[in-house]
Amino acid sequence: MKLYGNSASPFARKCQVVAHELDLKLEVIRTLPVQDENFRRVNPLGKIPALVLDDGSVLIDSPVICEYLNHLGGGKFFPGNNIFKNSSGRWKALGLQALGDGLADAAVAFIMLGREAAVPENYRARQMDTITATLDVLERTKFAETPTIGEIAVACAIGYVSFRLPDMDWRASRPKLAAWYDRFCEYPAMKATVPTAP
Ligand SMILES: N[C@@H](CCC(=O)N[C@@H](CS)C(=O)NCC(=O)O)C(=O)O
Repeated sequence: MKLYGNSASPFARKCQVVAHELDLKLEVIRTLPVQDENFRRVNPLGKIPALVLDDGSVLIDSPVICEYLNHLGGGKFFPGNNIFKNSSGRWKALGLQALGDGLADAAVAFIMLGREAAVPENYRARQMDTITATLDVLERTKFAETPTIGEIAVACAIGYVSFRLPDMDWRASRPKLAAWYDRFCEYPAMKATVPTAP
């Protein structure tokens, strides 16, 4: 299987973490989507990650790709439904994944807008408001002991924030989140996928 991605993308990292944990082999094809119009032949949305299966078919969007890899590798990152409590099981994991992915979306937009010449200042400020509000919610979040796709998404998003916004001292007012994140980064899959310049 081939994964179009790059070494900075928090979304490609989610897929690589799941694959690493499940011992699935992924060939990563380094892609800079904004600079490579040919990539639209793989994903018309022009976004990484995209997974090309051995039969040539393509899966896009990291939640879809991660669920496919989880299924293929017999993983438990997508828990089953829990009819007794919505705050556990599948909906909790998917809800947390949405929060982590939303944090990554805002951080990616904040960085990309910063590279453009004429962006209204309030566009970027709104992304930063999303980043800080989401980190504040995560400080109060109870994470699962056995990681789900939610914990993976959150950790990859925070990894991206730490990498791209090193001067933002998100840890100072969020000691519980910082301690949880540092523990999570000890997983071999996290160590193997530390973000670097793409
Ligand atoms: N919802 C998508 C988001 C993917 C995404 O935004 N990827 C960024 C790179 S980290 C991208 O390809 N941006 C290029 C663009 O938006 O044109 C996912 O979870 O895979």
